[in-house]
Amino acid sequence: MAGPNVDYSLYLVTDSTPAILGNKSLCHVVEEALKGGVTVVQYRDKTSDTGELISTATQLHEITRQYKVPLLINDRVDVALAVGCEGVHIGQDDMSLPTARRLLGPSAIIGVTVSTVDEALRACEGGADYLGIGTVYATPTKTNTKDIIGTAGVRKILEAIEKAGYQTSTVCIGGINASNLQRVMFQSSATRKALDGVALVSAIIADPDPQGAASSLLQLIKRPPAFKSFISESDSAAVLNIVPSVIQQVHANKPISHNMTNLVWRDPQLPTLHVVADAGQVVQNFAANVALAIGASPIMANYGEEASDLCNLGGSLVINMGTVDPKGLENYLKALKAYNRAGRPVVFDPVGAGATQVRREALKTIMANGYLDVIKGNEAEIRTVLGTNLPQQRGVDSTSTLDDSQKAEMVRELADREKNVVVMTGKTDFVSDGTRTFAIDNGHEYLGSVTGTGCTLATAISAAVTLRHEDRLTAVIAAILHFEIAAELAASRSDVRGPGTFVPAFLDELSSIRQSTVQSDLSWLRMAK
Ligand code: 3NM
Ligand code: MG
Repeated sequence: MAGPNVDYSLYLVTDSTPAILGNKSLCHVVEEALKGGVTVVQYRDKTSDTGELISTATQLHEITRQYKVPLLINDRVDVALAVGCEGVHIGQDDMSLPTARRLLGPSAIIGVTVSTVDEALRACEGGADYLGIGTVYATPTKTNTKDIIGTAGVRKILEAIEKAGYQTSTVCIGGINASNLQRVMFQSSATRKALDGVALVSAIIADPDPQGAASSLLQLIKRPPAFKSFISESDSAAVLNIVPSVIQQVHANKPISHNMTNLVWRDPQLPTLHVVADAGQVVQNFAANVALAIGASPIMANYGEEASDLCNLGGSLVINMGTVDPKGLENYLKALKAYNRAGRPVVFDPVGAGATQVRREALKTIMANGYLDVIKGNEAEIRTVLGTNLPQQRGVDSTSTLDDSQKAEMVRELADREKNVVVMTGKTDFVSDGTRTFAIDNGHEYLGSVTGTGCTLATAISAAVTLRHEDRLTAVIAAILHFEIAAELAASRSDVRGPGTFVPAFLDELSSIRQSTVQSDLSWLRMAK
């Protein structure tokens, strides 16, 4: 049970406060959780007197021993010694690691809470058996935590441990539950060092059925997430070669694209006539026509309850963050969950993300509640998305315009952090999967002067990703090229005199574009530096 043989996959931290435990008995809840498959128990009680701590810990130890699961005591080395349990968990302000080790001996399990690279390396160096890395997400269970570090912060720590060559086990903690667990484990992973498990409190203790909760959490840990198998490593030349056939594939297969979007949204940071996403009323018709022209089968459905049925049709989901009232947000989250669970692709358009406090909050909520295969936005939007989950905003002010290499780096950094594909649209578009970053110079200014092109591009992307989920980067690039080369061809036609005549010509070109046209235009695509 001790040392390197501990299984850290599902690490339960107890809480005896009524808000979380309710009026249940702690021993009963812990035993239920053990039946469900919890692999480590930490008794954490910040209020009881020493006598009571020892008495409860003794009872808990009798139970955990039956399940051959280690019992650790939070903070109190004396209680662990009195009870004779397997070890302790210490925070940065508790007894020091060397002192705890000296008192408990070499075979005790000692874990340390860390939230920075420095703390982590020090604990590894000092011989901690495992690290509790956090706080991942803000949680009502513990509000006096030091830092919310997100999955990006966890990953930074794992990368540092990997680089230093330590074998120390790791779990993360803070706001972990069934709906984010797989994604947190996946997005936190360094190249060769992944988390060994997750530590959590309320997801088990506050659940009316702790056994059921533990057993479904354990299943989620053991099973690789549906999106994981879709990360591939094809090289950039291959990307270019495949593009034309992706466009053909979309035409031939009519992939379903489930679109959630409705309201007109004008980004106040852009010129007033530049509508960045719009599928309301008149425009819905245009958006659906564009989708049909490229070969996709659009479904416009904003009610989240429908998503669990719609995702079974084998298509993908597009969330255009048009509506951010609580009802709209709830619909997005339901759909996101359904598509994530089914392993179907999700394309996210963070419409006007930085423009209002409500939109910034909505963005955070969406990002914290699901995996987004593709994030597509303009410069301001992508910048806002990159700013969320980071301890601090980046050092760029919102009025500065970035040069191409900064934009390329920004999409690369975001895609690397989210382990997905990120698109920044603009005169030059930038696309990255975190490893390979492309710049695309195609397109025409008319695309910016008619409504609905932004959300329709997201639809086009989703159609291609549906058919090439295993190679999302190629799919995204193909969709953008299809869209933008068609716009160029339309704009250059002699019968097109402005945005009005552009629209029908664009529809024609989208539907008639074929492999040969795209191939001859591929010189536009280049690797970004
Ligand atoms: N330690 P829940 S967060 C006990 O960040 C604890 O070190 C944390 O509770 C840290 O799983 C936390 O209910 C509470 O979010 C985690
Ligand atoms: Mg402590």
